Amino acid sequence: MPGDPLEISRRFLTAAPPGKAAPIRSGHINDSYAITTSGAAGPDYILQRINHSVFRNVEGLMANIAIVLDHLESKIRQGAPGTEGLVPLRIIPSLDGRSFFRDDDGKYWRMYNFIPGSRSYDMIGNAQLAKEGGRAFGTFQALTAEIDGVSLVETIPDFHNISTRLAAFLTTVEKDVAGRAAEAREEIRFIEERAAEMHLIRDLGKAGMIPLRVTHNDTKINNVLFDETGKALCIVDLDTVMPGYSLFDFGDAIRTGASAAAEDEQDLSKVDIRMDLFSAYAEGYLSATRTFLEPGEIRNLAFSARFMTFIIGLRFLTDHLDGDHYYRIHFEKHNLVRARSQFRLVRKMEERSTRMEQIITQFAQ
Ligand code: ADP
Ligand code: GN1
Ligand code: MG
Repeated sequence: MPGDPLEISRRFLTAAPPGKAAPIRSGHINDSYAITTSGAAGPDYILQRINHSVFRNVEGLMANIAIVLDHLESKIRQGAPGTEGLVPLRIIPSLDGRSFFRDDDGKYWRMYNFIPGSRSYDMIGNAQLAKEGGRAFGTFQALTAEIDGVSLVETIPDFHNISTRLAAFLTTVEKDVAGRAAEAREEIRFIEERAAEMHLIRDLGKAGMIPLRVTHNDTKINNVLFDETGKALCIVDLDTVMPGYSLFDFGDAIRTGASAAAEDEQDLSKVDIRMDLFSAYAEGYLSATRTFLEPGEIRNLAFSARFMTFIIGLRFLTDHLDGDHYYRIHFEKHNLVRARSQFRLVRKMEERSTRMEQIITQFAQ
C-alpha cells in the first residue's frame, strides 16, 4: 500500500529487514516513525515523511543536511573539542542510492540511523540537562563555523525574517478568512505594541554588527538527544540548517528549554521563564562559544529569547487566523492557545530582562 511507513522503510538500504514502524508524535510539521528491524530489541532507524508544502525544495534540503552531517561526522572522528560522546547522525540511502525516496503519491521520505539509548524532552526538568543542552547547541555552532554558508540553500526563505512575518500577519488579519480576528484582538494588540523593537536582530544584521553563520534555526530543546545519564548524544531536525544569526538558535532554545510550562500550556499562570534553567543553558552555551561570538551577538543573547518567543507566537497566531494550514493542531483553537502561551512567556522575559542580561555578562567572561 503506498504511504505505509513500514512498506516505505523497505525502500531504504537498511542492514536488516524492517519489522515494525511506530509513530513519534512530537513535531508540528513532518511525520516521524521509529523503525525496528526484525528481531531487534529497539528501533534501528528513523523514517520521516518530509512536509513538501512547507519544504518546497527537498533535493536542496537533503543536500544541505548531507553537507552538515558529513562535516559533523568528520569533526567527531577527529575528536574536535566538545565532540566527546557525540554520535554521528547519518542519512540512510534509498535502494536506488538517493538521499530520499519519493512514493507513488509524490510524497518524500528519508531515513536516518536511530541513535540508540537516546531520549528527548519537550520540557527540561533540571539545570544539569539545560547546561548540557546549551553545550550541545554551542558546540554545533562552533563545529558548523567552517562550513561555507554559500554551499547551503535557503530551505525556507525568510524563515526568521520579522519584516516578512509581520507583513504576512497584517495581511492575514485584514483578510480574516476564518473570521477569527475579533476573538484575538488582545493578541493582535500585543503584537502591534512590540513590532518595532522586534526588528533589532534584522537591523543589526543589515548593519554588519552581527555575522551571518551556518545556524540550525529550529533549536527546540527536543531536538537534542540525550542519553539516560543526561549527556548530549546528537542534534537532530536539520531541515532548516542554512545561513542565519546565532541569536536565532540561542533564543529558540531558551523559549523551550528554559520554560516552566509546555509550549501550548492553557493555564497561563504556569507560564514563566525558569531562571535556573536560563542560567544553566547560558553557561553551557557560552562555554562552547564565548571565544568566537562577537560583541553584537553576546550583547543581544538575552533579547534573542524574547525575539524568538515573539516570532513563533506571531506565526502560531497567523496560522490560527488563516485557518490552521501550517502547523499540525490537535484540538480546536490549538494555535491560538500556543500563541497565548508564547506571548505570556514574552511578558515574563520582559519582566526579567535585566537579570537575564546580567547572567549573560557573567558567563561571557
Ligand atoms: P520534527 O521536525 O517533527 O520535530 P525531528 O527530526 O525532530 O522531527 O524528530 C522528532 C523526534 O524524534 C525528536 O524530537 C526525537 O525525539 C526523535 N528522533 C529524531 N531523530 C532521531 C534519531 N536519529 N534517533 C532517535 N530519535 C530521534
Ligand atoms: C516547528 O517541526 P518542529 O515541530 O520541530 C517549526 C519551528 C517552530 C516550532 C514551534 C519548519 O518545528 O519553526 O519553532 O514548530 N518548524 C518549521 O514549536 O516551521
Ligand atoms: Mg524536532
